[in-house]
Amino acid sequence: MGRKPPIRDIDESALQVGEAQDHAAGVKAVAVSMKRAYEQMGVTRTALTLPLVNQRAGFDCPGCAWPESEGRRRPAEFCENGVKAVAEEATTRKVTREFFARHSVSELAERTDYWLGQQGRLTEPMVLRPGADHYTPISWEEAFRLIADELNALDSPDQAVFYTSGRTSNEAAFAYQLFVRSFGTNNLPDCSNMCHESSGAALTETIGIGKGSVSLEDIHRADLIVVLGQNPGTNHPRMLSALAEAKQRGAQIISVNPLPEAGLLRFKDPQTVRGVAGRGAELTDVFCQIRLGGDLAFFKAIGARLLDAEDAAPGTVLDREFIERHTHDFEAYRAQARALDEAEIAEATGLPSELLDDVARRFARAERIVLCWAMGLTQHKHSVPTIREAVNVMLLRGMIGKPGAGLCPVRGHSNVQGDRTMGIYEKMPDSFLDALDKEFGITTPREHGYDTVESIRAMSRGDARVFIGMGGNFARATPDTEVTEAALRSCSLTVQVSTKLNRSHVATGRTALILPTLGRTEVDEQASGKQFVTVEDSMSVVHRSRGRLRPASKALLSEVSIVCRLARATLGPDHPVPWEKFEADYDTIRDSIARVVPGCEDYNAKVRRPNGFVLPHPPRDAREFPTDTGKANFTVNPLWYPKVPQGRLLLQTLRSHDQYNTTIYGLSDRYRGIENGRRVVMVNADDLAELGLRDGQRVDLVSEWTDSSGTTTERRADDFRIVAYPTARGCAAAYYPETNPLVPLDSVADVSNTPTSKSVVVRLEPRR
Ligand SMILES: Nc1nc2c(c(=O)[nH]1)N[C@H]1C(S)=C(S)[C@@H](COP(=O)(O)OP(=O)(O)OC[C@H]3O[C@@H](n4cnc5c(=O)[nH]c(N)nc54)[C@H](O)[C@@H]3O)O[C@H]1N2
Ligand SMILES: Nc1nc2c(c(=O)[nH]1)N[C@H]1C(S)=C(S)[C@@H](COP(=O)(O)OP(=O)(O)OC[C@H]3O[C@@H](n4cnc5c(=O)[nH]c(N)nc54)[C@H](O)[C@@H]3O)O[C@H]1N2
Ligand SMILES: [Mo]
Repeated sequence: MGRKPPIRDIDESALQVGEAQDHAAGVKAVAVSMKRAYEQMGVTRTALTLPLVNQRAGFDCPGCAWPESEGRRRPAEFCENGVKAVAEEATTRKVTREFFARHSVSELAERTDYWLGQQGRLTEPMVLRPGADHYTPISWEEAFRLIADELNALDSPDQAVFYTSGRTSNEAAFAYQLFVRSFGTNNLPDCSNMCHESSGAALTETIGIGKGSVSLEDIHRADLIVVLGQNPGTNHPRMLSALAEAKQRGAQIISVNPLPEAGLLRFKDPQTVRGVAGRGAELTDVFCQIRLGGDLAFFKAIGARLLDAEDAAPGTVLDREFIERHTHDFEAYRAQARALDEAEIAEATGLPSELLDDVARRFARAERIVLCWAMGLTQHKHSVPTIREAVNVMLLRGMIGKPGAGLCPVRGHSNVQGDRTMGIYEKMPDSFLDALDKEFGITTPREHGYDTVESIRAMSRGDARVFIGMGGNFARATPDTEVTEAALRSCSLTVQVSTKLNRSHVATGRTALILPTLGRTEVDEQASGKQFVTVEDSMSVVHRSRGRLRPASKALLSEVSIVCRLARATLGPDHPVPWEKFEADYDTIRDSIARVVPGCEDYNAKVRRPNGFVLPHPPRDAREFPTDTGKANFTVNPLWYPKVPQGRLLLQTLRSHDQYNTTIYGLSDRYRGIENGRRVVMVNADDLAELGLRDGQRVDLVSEWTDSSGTTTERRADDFRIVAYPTARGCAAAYYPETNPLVPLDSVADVSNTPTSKSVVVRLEPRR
């Protein structure tokens, strides 16, 4: 097997468009994943690695945050895209100092994210000195000294920002936020700001906690599961097994999506005989092909119909007892809920009212409803009110805090939820900060820090001058690529703690550092011996993860080591936090977590249980709602949906089947029939006809954005091939991150400040 990285970059002229599929997984998925594993890791390492994914003795899959089953685990508790995620990290390809001597930064800046990522694992610390065009090696010690000097020379700690992606372990995250707050700032933006922030904001306000209220068992026991704005066949493939199980027990599934996503329609479980040989299971009972941003109207329509049905047959639809005992402001909700203009609902959703009637009847009849959602609900201007309306509908029927029912925001990165629990948040409550101060005898700042969008603005203004990224790819994951890269370039220092090469290593400050780190799959050995770390999944289950592979290079440090050494270099040897002990033995970090983080008492013992432990969740556990009213809050949200001017389309930016966020695994979006290229824009054939465009034509995408002062600006992403695709009318879809230059920095969700990656007004300009 050749394990050489591809020498050639993407050649978009090789793009092929074939038939989209109507089902996900099946044997093809197994074949594809094995091929990728062999290419990246070779046969022996593949045989060693894959059996350890998501097993109790092994490591947490870095793919997604979907939980593992509690009881019997299948021998292969992974999926095609989990294998790709593991192969990408456990690859035997390497980026060495010779690589950086060969390739200048300006040359690397011409490469795609795909080519950069495919070069392999980073192996030693590298520095880009002011004015230089090549990274050169630097010792760890000198690297920490350089960062510490730069940080300590700032006029204020608030001139530095400390980003976190969602793979960072609980131990590293806890130590990192402790370092940042000891240094003196709450500037802790994270990938969650671009991801489920809208869910967290809406849920905290309405039910008192920003996390989902279901367990895996609840999904299995639900009798109605509604999946909105999510493509689990690609992004959470193990969720399909849970849906299939619920289905077998008689559950119905409603999918709400502008795209007919393969996995949601039909699923062939490669781990069952039927999945290999048979036609697989029909998953979706009702498909609502909604317009982008139509979900607020959707929930309003369902809510109004439930109230009508209750009036027609009192005592049969609403959960009166729940509403009276556990909720606040029902009357205010009811008073406005039925003043709906059905024509407007039809315009917003694109759905016929008979279909909404049918869906409402299913909502009215079901005894145990679970709502699942992801980025299709969170990345719009009106995402927070949309999720509040989803909560309203669930409250009407008393669907929180009972078995088989609840709210399920499906998280992205494998430990993004845990990082928040550990304090990676620019607005952590004072109670948490007080506990930190008490534990360590320090004084942490109380003023809120910058989130992701605010960090970019602060760098642009010159108010932030040092950027440190704990994982992730800030330059590519954020909106408005040109603006963001200019912001990073205006810094005096940018530092990336990374496993693989990415765009953020070439969009740099005056000085730049690459600090290579261990991945999940690798052995982490410290002074007290081999360490494990802990993570939290989408359903608040906390458990251990232990890597078994030999690290990609001897020079790698763990994220915990990097944080602890940087803290000592910056804060001096007399700082009250025992950084050296923390690094030597992660149990000591966990002892502090136990005393600081609510719900983590006795942490070291609880994480050593075979299945770990579940964090408390008052609404789920006891129908207690820690909101400002002490009850679950109904809310009143004006009907809003994106209005698109004549001749324009509403563009969503989404993931192909062959990428992990900004990491491009390969060029096969198999379920959508798109192969060997990525610069495509999917448009409904009727819209194409109306716009005078055709399938196969090449166009530039131009986004049009009118800000609050009424000024319109344009942004461009050039040369995309049109693909006629059965998406909802008026909507278009193209891949992220190629389309990030089109998303304006100031176009954000109300309340959560999340970039509106799923609603960008664009026009398609034919290329000459
Ligand atoms: N293999 C793989 N797994 C991943 C990731 C990955 O990149 N690759 N990323 C991880 C991360 S960080 C995350 S956050 C998750 C992302 O998981 P998803 O949210 O599934 O990811 P997207 O590709 O953004 O898909 C958005 C889906 O929502 C639909 N949608 C878009 N707008 C709307 C809308 O207005 N209304 C409705 N009802 N639907 C809409 C789209 O058609 C699409 O099906 O996956 C995680 N898992
Ligand atoms: N237009 C548009 N933009 C989006 C989205 C969208 O749907 N559309 N989605 C948003 C969402 S949901 C998210 S979560 C963000 C993702 O934003 P990020 O989390 O910032 O991006 P990733 O692409 O996941 O980061 C990949 C990099 O992480 C590093 N890495 C991988 N594993 C490890 C590890 O174990 N440790 C360390 N230190 N580094 C590691 C590698 O160097 C790799 O290059 O993007 C957001 N941006
Ligand atoms: Mo995400």
